[in-house]
Amino acid sequence: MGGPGGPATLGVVAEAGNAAMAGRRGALIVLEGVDRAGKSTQSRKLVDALCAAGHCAELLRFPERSTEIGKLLSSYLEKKSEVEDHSVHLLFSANRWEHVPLIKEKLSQGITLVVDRYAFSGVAFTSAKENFSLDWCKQPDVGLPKPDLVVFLQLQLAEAAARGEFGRERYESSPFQQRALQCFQQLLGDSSLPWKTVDASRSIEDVHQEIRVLSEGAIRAAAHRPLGQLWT
Ligand code: 2DT
Ligand code: MG
Repeated sequence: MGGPGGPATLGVVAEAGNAAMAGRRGALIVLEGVDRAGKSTQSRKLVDALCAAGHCAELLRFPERSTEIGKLLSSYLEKKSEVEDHSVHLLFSANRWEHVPLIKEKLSQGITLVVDRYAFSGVAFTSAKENFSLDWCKQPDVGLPKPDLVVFLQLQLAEAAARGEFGRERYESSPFQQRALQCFQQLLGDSSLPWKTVDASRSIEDVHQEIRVLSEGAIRAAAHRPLGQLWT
């Protein structure tokens, strides 16, 4: 693809510049799904394919563990620290909010953002805990940039289990994943969101092709439409 500042890079920068000048914003594309459904693999492949097709696309992930808030979250997930359940929920949300200026700037520059987990993971994983309502969990993320496409990588938990052992992080257990999946199903019922459910049990390449086509459509549709606000 050429090194930094090489011909390919310059081409992509020029494409983003063209898009921005033509008033075309980038699309906000989110991938969600249970553990080992293929979110990270598919997010990376999607960014590569979009860039190869002449779009300007970049990858984001949540939690983004590199910031001060992200380091607290990482330590919590690695079970190196304990954080009260409500507090940690708000920290996951704060980790998204601290990236909103960057997200808005990139989109306005015509850059499409592919995001590996977003507020939906936030709601699903906290509301999988006892005594957390879906409604309470959604509140801190109300008003975040609304995705133009949310791909849900659908995979039975038994199939996910067959893809390998769980890691050692917090939440990586079958009963918890089962409850998180039920919460995801409730969120999937919200027709005000651009959900597309994709069968993630197929080959990496088949799943990728479907996501790529959905994303091309989302990029075209988002170009001249203002960015929305989540859950407002
Ligand atoms: P990975 O880094 O492997 O994706 O795991 N989570 C994530 C939450 O509890 N709340 C959130 O808002 C988000 C984005 C899901 C990250 C783990 O953190 C959980 C799995
Ligand atoms: Mg994980």
